[in-house]
Amino acid sequence: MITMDDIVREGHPSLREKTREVPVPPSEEDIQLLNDMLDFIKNSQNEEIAGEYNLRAGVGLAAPQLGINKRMCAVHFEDLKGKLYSYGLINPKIISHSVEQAYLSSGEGCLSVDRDVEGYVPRNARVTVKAFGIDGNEIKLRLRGYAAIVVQHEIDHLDGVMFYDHINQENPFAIPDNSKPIG
Ligand code: K2U
Ligand code: NI
Repeated sequence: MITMDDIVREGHPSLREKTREVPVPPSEEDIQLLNDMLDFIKNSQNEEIAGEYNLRAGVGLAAPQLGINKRMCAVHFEDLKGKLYSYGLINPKIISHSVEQAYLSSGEGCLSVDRDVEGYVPRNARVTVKAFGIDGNEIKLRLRGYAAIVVQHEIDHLDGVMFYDHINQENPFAIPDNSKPIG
């Protein structure tokens, strides 16, 4: 079972590495890892389990956050309309995106960052993502709104990018050009 002790924090080199693609179809080991990552996210959202194991609530997790250099991440959350997104993503790639940008009006956080970093994080408002699922089949996701934000946060981790890299350092709450707030 993955716990917070397994999640590396800022300063760990793994968070700044570009990850290597994973062989497809995935090995038993990689399937197990992705399922463990999904279980962590679900556990972190379960008040009883999160309380018992002191888990910080999360909606996504990327392999580099476990110190593992593999191009894999997992997401489990409902969007603002209650649609469930629950995926293990292998070798995800943004194959197209909108010019329009979007940002969470609440800003972002990160399970690997033990501090509040204020400011708007501009991201693509809409993305099309190609990946392989845990079953090894190809997935194509057309995402917008909160789902687009979460998946881009996780794919950033696979490229060694942290959410605060996108924040305007001069004016963290500057409204990004051609952007809209989410939430
Ligand atoms: O990658 C991670 O560190 C998991 C993040 C993902 C994330 C943060 C902000 C915006 C989009 C995705 C954690 O989920 S941070 C904690 C959290 C929990 C519930 C909702 C939003 C953020
Ligand atoms: Ni993060």
